[in-house]
Amino acid sequence: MTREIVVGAAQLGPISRDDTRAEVVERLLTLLRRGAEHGCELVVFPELALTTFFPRWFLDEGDEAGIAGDTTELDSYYETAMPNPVVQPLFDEAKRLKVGFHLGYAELTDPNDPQGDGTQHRYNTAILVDREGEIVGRYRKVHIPGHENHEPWRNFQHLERRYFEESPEGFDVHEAFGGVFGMAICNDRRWPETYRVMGLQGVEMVLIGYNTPLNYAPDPSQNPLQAFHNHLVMQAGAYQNGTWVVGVAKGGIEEGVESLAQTAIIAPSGQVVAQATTIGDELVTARCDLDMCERYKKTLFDFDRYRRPETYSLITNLNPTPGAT
Ligand code: CDT
Repeated sequence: MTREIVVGAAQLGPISRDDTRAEVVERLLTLLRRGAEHGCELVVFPELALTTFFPRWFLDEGDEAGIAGDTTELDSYYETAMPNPVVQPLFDEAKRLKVGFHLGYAELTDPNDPQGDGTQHRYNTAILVDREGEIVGRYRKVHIPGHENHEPWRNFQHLERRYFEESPEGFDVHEAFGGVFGMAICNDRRWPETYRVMGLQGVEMVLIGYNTPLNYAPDPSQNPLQAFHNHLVMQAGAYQNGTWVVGVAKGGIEEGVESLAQTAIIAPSGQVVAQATTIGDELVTARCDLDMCERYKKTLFDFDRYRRPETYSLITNLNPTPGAT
């Protein structure tokens, strides 16, 4: 008996600054229901799927020391609880349809959270929700790209490093949907360590939402390569770790900024098995056999047999012993 899961990659088109959360949730519900019609058990939404990609604007009156002054608009893009009343219909519908989902959003933590450290944090976060509408995994983005301070020379900002902290939590995996699931967010997908840390925990499907502007101001020569690099890194991550990868875009022209679409479902062979053809709201699906991972994990990428971590000390030891490479 195979362990197959039908997965829907729910690409979003642009979300404007004026769109309300309720309007966005209606779009997500439409895609979730479309997923149910296609037999999906899991529907994957992109990074920051409830709002426009607000790091493109300098929104607060702080200085190089950080966020300060009037943060009313900035704060309005974050969720202070999950679920919350506006997003609750998505959880309810997931439970009714028996379709789980993955959702990215901006998280403003509660300083009074008994499980917290007593201070407030801003994270770029994603959750995994099972077919009963229960949160079974949470991931906070580790690799935060862009810049910390207002850089007026750019056509638009990429202030993720101002508005989000780097998560210290790393890459956990979660037993769900009959398999081992992991999550990463956008820029994380470019780093081999992202996949490998989860690969070492036996991950079978990595869910990745992204917002990737087509215009990279620090080096515009990379602009025509955005689509190539997107699939390059996710296909390599899948193959080298014997895992499925589901990469889901918020694409199209959002508030004047053009972003990559190219949502894709990638097999452990590294092959793209489903790909979006538009730059707007679109669901693409694939029947994914989780047992296919074993073919790679037990052969070419049998980590226990073939990896040589003792020769990788530069990346495996934070404090290498003197003389070691
Ligand atoms: N959202 C996100 O992480 N985007 C980055 C853009 C990098 S350019 C500052 C990405 O890696 O796609």
